[in-house]
Amino acid sequence: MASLTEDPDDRDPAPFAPGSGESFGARGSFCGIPHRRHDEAEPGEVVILGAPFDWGASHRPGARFGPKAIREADYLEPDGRRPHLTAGVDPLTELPVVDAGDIPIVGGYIEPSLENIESWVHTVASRGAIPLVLGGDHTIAFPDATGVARHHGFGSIALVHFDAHADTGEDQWGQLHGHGTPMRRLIESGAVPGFRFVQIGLRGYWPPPETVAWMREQRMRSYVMEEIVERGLTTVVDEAVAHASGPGPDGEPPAVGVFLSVDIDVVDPGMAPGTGTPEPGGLTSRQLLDTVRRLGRELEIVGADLVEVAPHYDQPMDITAALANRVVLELTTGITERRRARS
Ligand SMILES: [Mn+2]
Repeated sequence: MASLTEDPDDRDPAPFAPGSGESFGARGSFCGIPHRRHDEAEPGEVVILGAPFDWGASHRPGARFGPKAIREADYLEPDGRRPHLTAGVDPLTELPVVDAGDIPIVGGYIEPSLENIESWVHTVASRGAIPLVLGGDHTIAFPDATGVARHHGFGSIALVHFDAHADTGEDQWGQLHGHGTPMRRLIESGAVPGFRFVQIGLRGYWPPPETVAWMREQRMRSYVMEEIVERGLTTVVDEAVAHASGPGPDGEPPAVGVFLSVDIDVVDPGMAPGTGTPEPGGLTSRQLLDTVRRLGRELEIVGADLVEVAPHYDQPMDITAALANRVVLELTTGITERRRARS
């Protein structure tokens, strides 16, 4: 063990440098993939960024430990390889996927943390790579999608949003930022217009009717669970793909790309209990995995985040973190399949 007074420069370097001031980072990268500085991302790569931020949680905190849990929730070797059993591709080596560690979060200070997130995400996008942010609570969708929109142009990207909740609150206890408000902030700022939104999986008892009326005015397309059950998920996703890649209602040109925001609470808490605001009656794990892979294949994904994994509620046996780990792999598998089909 190193002495307290030993010169730190004499110590062995850490095996994985998270790059974070306030680190809740994992000891290893996602599935053992190579580490890459976020400002050295290469065009076409998918760059994983941890955002250990949960100061926007309205109920149960703990998503600051999500990036660590998602990176470590895996029983396979951390060898940087994950050949998909049926797709015939290995997304990690083919895209490739690299891990830039955790974005510096300023504990307890929401706005400086969100500024850092937007800056890192924008840097990755501006290098021609695809940022994939592991949250963190859903507050981070605002800087995540804003950072991508700053590169591609405000108003020019679509957003497909999986969630039990619309996250379109006007405010959270009088404040602008929280995990119930990011989608409203994105529409208000112009980063993502309401008509370019598709939401999938909404249910329960929030938001209130006046917020739903505002969403309708913005021409958001929101699929509630009742509609998904009645019409079938395949039909709904057919429409979602057409909506996200088609022209706007007043003849606006199609979006140049799609930001995918996955709140793990879209899945039923029976299969994904490790989350801040569990709402019964959601999608199955299988449905989410198949759908994110399909969206990776059928849409031009320019950025993504995966939020609200809170590992301290994740019983039994890290099942939610394991699902989130596989959501990353299925999405990147779909993106790889799309690239192969086009080359
Ligand atoms: Mn959410």
